[in-house]
Amino acid sequence: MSLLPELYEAVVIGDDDLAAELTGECIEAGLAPQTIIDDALIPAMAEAGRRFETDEYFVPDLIMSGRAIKAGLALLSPLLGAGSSSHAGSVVIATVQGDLHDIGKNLVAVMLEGAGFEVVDLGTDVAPEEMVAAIREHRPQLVGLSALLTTTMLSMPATIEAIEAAGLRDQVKVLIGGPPLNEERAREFGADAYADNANAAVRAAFELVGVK
Ligand code: B12
Repeated sequence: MSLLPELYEAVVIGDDDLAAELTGECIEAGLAPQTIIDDALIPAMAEAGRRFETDEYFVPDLIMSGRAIKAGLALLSPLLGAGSSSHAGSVVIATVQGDLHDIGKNLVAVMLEGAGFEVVDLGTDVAPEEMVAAIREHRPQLVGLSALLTTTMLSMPATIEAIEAAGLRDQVKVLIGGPPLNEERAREFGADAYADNANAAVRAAFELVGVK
């Protein structure tokens, strides 16, 4: 088997040690980090999700696949960042309150860093007031919000309202993402933009901060 299908399989079965080892081998073999992410890690997580939806997998299986994808990403993140000396702007990113999913958000954070943004990652289950405090502390141009659940996506308008109430809304642009979101919901929630994947997130971020 060639390396990418082996890595795909390691993530699907949730073997984090093997995923790290194979990611290392992919890097040594000269595969581009983006290819490793797009052709092995993301499709593997999608397959784990498909198995969850068809009751072949349960929450512990998803947690293991999640750990395996993170083990691979940990090795790839520094390489994605390499070579970007420019400072495109700063971003505070978070998964919103009530939501513990962070794989997609981490991927977006890694790609933004790779594109030259300074990224402050607040993690998961971030309350609106934590985001407000982080904006006061870090003074970013951009806020990124992630939600994976139809219930927790409602923490997005709550967060944007809290930013507004704190008098900070005109100082930041808000970019949102996650499977339950779309352009229409972004408008409805008062965000400035929506992006459906990490590459689109980088393009949207550049546009929002006015970098061509
Ligand atoms: C992995 C996973 C988990 C893991 C999370 C591990 C982790 N550390 O993240 C665990 C096991 C913990 C988990 C728990 C739960 N999960 Co879950 N999970 C998933 C799963 C399989 C994959 C999500 C994922 O990581 N995808 C891969 C990443 C790369 O994709 P992504 O997140 O979409 O991110 C991309 C884009 O959306 C976008 N993006 C994401 N964030 C952002 C942010 C910005 C700013 C931008 C611009 C873009 C952007 O760019 C990313 C990269 O391309 C999905 C199903 C699926 N196929 O999506 C279910 C899913 C999201 N989970 C679901 C459910 C129901 C749950 C639980 C309630 C299960 C339970 N009964 O306990 C809990 C909730 C816990 C909580 N409070 O959050 C449902 C949600 C249903 C819904 N519509 O509300 C899903 C859809 C599965 C299903 N079909 O039932 N889950």
